[in-house]
Amino acid sequence: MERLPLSRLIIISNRVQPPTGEGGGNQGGLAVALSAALREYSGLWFGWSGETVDAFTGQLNLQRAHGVTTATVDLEEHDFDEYYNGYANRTLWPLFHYRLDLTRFERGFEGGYQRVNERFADTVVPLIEPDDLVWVHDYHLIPLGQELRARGLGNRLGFFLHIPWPPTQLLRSLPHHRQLVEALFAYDVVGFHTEEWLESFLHYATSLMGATLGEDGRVTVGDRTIRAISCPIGIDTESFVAAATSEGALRAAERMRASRAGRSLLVGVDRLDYSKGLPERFLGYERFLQQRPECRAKVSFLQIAPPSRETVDTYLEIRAQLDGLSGRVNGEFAELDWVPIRYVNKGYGRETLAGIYRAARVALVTPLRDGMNLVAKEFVAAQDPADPGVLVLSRFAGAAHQLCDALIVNPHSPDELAEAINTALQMPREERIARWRRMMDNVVEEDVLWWRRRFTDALEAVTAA
Ligand code: ADQ
Repeated sequence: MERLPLSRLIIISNRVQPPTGEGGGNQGGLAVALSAALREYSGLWFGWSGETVDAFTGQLNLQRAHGVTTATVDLEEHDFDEYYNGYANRTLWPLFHYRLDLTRFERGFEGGYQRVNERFADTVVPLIEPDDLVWVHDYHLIPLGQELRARGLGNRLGFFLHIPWPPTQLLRSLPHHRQLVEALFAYDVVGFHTEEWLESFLHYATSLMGATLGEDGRVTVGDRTIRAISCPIGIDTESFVAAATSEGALRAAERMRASRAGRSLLVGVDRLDYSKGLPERFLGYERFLQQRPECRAKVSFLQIAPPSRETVDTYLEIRAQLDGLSGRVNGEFAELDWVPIRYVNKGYGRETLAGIYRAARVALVTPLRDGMNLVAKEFVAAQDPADPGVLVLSRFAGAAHQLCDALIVNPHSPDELAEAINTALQMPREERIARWRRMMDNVVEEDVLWWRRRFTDALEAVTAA
């Protein structure tokens, strides 16, 4: 029997993006997953409105849309520069994705990060009732739990990290790294996508903080004990399967069929981000075309990559790099009636995306590092069970721990990518079905509701302990 949750759930994340339906464009993975979780569990989603004002007021904007109540607050321009563009996206994001070369360490960023976390705490505290479960999301808000505790909040507090947790030696290059990790000990439950990220966190806690480990993921430092768990996020599988056979999806699939003129479609769908391994993917595809001249006019590669974080310089650089690379590959191999790479900088609605996935013979999901990667799971969910496509998946995506029946590749190696593309294109239908079936079982079993329950069950168990 369905168990009704007794407590309310307060979700706090940097951005609040309730579902917008078809045509909603490029919602991130986090937004898609949390909207689905909140539809089942009553409560509230709090975060930044995405707007800036001259002076911070803490004025709340409350709304109810598509079954989800949201409360948002505006920030100041320098908050945006230092907290969001600064510490979150120029310091923590690259560092946690193992890109020390792109990581910027600036004191102003750190100050802005702390200030915004305090502002979030001041604004959200009055909305929280004593029995509420509070679930904070992602690297933008690591210190928030500590700030909520400082304001007297005794609630059960959880934190989930959507990106990888870096190895200890990398994290040590962050000024005040210990302060950041200590802040996690204000929560009761801390979740990571995979055992790998969890182990890196435990390594830091035990080797640099003298933490002791107990049963069920208990980690004690001084007088604080938290539970650190692995909790891989899933997708809203049921609705994605439905989206894949919707009118909108069929229309999109039909358009793809017409445009590829009998060729096998390879597809990539990613936010335009250097962690997603797009230049490496283009090079792998180029290698495939070089090595297999007989395949040249038999494939068509569609890369969809809507721009993100366009006010951060490294994102403009990746965009320019990809424009150059796709131009080079197309210049080298294109024929009168064939363009090897179609590279589209646009977001699409879920049904259209699902239709594109379903029309594809191969998906290239090859990030250099990714907390999970929901596109891999969406691709699996969208397939026709009788004639499924093949997933080529980076071993450095969290999803590779669950989708072991994908063709697992090292995204840094153009030869390995070229080989995997060829294997995927040649794969007999029975093998495609067998691999897809096993992956689909996981995508169905460990969906977004499973993920939410696994986390909130751990959080609810805190008082019972
Ligand atoms: P992201 O880095 O945003 O998420 P991902 O997990 O792949 O990455 O999610 C992307 C989402 O955006 C997917 O739902 C996808 O359908 C959608 N999307 C991508 N391109 C799109 C397009 N052109 N049009 C429309 N929609 C598009 C972060 C972490 C991940 C982690 C998630 C969830 O970086 O590792 O899986 O959070 O925890």
